[in-house]
Amino acid sequence: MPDDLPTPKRYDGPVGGWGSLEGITRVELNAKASPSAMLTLRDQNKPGGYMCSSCAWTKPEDPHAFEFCENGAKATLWDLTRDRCTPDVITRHTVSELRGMGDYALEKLGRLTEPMRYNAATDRYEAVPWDQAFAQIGAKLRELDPKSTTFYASGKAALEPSYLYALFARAYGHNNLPDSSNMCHETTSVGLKKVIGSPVGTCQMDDFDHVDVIFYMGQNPGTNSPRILHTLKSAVQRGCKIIVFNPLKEKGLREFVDPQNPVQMTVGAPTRIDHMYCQVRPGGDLAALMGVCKRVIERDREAREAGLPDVLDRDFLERHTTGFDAFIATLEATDWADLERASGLSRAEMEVAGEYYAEAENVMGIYGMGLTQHVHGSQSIGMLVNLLLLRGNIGRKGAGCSPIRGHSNVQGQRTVGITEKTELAPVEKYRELFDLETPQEDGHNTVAFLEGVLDGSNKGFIGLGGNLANAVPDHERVHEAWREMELTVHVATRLNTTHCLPGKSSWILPCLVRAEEDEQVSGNQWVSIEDSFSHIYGSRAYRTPASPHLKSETAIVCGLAKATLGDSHPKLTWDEWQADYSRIRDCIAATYPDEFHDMNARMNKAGGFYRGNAARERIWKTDSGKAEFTDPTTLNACGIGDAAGRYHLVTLRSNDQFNTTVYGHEDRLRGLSGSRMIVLMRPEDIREAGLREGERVDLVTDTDGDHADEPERRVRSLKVVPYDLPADTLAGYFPELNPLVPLWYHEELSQTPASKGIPVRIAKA
Ligand SMILES: Nc1nc2c(c(=O)[nH]1)N[C@H]1C(S)=C(S)[C@@H](COP(=O)(O)OP(=O)(O)OC[C@H]3O[C@@H](n4cnc5c(=O)[nH]c(N)nc54)[C@H](O)[C@@H]3O)O[C@H]1N2
Ligand SMILES: Nc1nc2c(c(=O)[nH]1)N[C@H]1C(S)=C(S)[C@@H](COP(=O)(O)OP(=O)(O)OC[C@H]3O[C@@H](n4cnc5c(=O)[nH]c(N)nc54)[C@H](O)[C@@H]3O)O[C@H]1N2
Ligand SMILES: [Mo]
Repeated sequence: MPDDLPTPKRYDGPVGGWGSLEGITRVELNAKASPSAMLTLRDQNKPGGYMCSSCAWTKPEDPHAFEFCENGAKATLWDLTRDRCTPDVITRHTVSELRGMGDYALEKLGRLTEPMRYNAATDRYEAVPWDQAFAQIGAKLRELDPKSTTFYASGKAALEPSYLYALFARAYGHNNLPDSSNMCHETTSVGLKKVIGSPVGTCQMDDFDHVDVIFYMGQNPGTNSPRILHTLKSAVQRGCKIIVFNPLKEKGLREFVDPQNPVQMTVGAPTRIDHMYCQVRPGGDLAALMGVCKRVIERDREAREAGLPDVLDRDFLERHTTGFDAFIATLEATDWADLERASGLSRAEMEVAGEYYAEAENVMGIYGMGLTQHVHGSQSIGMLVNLLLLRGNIGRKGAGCSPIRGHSNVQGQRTVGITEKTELAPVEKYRELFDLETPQEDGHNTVAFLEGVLDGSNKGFIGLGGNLANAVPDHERVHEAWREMELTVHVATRLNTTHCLPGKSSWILPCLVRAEEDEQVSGNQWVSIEDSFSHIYGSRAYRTPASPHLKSETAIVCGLAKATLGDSHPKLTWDEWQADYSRIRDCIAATYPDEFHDMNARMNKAGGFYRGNAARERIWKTDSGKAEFTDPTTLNACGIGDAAGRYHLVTLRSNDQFNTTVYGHEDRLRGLSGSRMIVLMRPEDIREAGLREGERVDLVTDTDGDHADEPERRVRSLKVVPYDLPADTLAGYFPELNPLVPLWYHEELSQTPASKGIPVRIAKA
């Protein structure tokens, strides 16, 4: 991996524009995409075409000529590489050698082409026919106690394989069904549900035609969901004000040139996205939003005293909410000085944002990992909802709360039963449709699974996608224990580090990507996905698969299930389902009739179909039956507070990566390139710490209390790079810095690892 000094060269161009085309071309070359791959992109995100496997942003009813973005194109071109990681290539190396190569080099070997089985005697993966692989894995699973195994899913697999995967797990005998959402938006699934009764966002595309102010918190659209920038640009051009909360001045939230717009591409005048940029410190959103609420309440008091109309929507508060008085009492008892300290913002900044809120007819709250990946992340979400509730900004046009989801079908996987929580599983329907009695007790989420790996109680693992051992906290400790498992099985497209940590018996099962045709007995199959707006779309592709030996994720799940369960459940018709996926959709429709009725007919209309959201109709499925105000227990969402010499570290994605898949070493929009082993630091902090730009330092996790005696967590030799950040804040890349995140340092309600506010200190290298 290149590791030269990153030149923080200024990137003066905006997001989008020619820079994004250059970015695509560079990745096309690096990925060695096949010459026709660029043509395939024309079908991306279009009705009748395939849906991008990158992010979960909605696919419009009336798509652009090229309905893809820089990073969606990169994801597809990466999938469509000409490089092949054949058995020859893999068997040339021992698994220990492969493990030493790291994810970047492993993925660059190309697409996996045949199923492989680990041979411990030679420490190599060796090709194995599919039938044998299924039979051997099935036999191994039958030997194990189902409850000692975990079936993980990364959010890419479509609704059809996901529905069957959950069914397979429960028929086999467990609810251990964590997915990538457990490291991501689980804080939303739990925290947003707690306060408005909906685990998903309430906004729809046409709300953006009416919104006046957007609070845009902890999400980086330029890199992670670039197609949203078209929507934000149109809103801004209509007069909408976007108020950003982010410790980093992210380029995508500042200016954007629409690569679909020939005039803008030629003249190059970018659209300014942010109206106001609040550079909060990590976890500072909680206090910042409290300050905004405080100003709104003051404005309301001033208005009443002056005989002007109320600022608060009292009718809405009365009829639809609970907990308002307790929250207001806390707000009034909290000093501005404390809010300034906890947020990193000035009182004036919070007050100005409060004025914008109070004056706007329609307000939306949008957020991402900057809110969810904190110990008190659900309270930050609660505080954003508090603000929205003050003026009835949920459940009407132009307003609402909109989490931006990660993987393209991560929301949908939860919808169709991939969940460790039995209360969310369609237990009755399984009984009715398949005569299936499912296990009663809740299963493992990601953190519980990892605890099971560490203490040896989790003995089997199937990963439907993902590079889990490298994406999780404390990953050095996890790596050691991972190999002690009896069984590890990976359904994957490319080789990664997790595959190179084989359990005692281990297989890699290579699968199709979304842009490849999926030929089964009844022809080329459709699959479907659900986006961040709860719209469901069909997806079908026509590209010849990377290898004739590949199977679809659906076929692999059916193969594993059949081999494991035998004939024990006559109504689980794996062969029929595999032959014709429309029959799986019939089952989905029968399981969730309110949302998925006539799924086969409805999913292919332009814009897909909407599965609805009660909170959008102001029906609150909460414990109280109302929208609930959150009375915070803390002012900063980080789990460990300030101390002398302590910094809070934010882990980030670069513009050249999809999670642990690193496409290259350019973080163009941040002006960084060359190395990922860096730590960003405020110039004043560099001076105060007695450091120099370019110097190498170690970072050490700085825990206290019960955890002070734990073995040291350290990442060595990171280059110090000056960067515009709040005081006492550091930033660097995920997954390189994951060894610093303790497994126990997670969100309080959802157990989402708190990757955005890690307490660390700097040690000389
Ligand atoms: N190209 C590309 N697209 C992707 C992905 C990818 O890796 N590459 N990953 C996909 C997945 S799985 C996910 S979950 C999403 C993730 O997409 P995002 O939600 O955008 O996640 P991150 O890039 O981790 O961080 C988001 C932002 O949070 C800010 N931040 C950090 N701490 C705080 C804080 O305390 N408060 C506030 N307000 N902001 C903070 C960071 O500066 C950063 O700008 O993207 C998806 N899309
Ligand atoms: N410190 C820190 N840690 C984090 C985060 C952070 O912000 N900071 N973010 C967290 C989040 S939000 C997430 S979602 C996780 C995700 O982290 P990862 O597990 O890295 O995410 P994926 O993109 O699901 O996994 C990548 C692998 O999926 C396989 N793959 C790619 N496409 C397909 C496909 O179509 N089918 C199948 N079966 N396999 C495929 C490839 O083999 C590839 O190596 O990381 C989490 N970890
Ligand atoms: Mo994610």
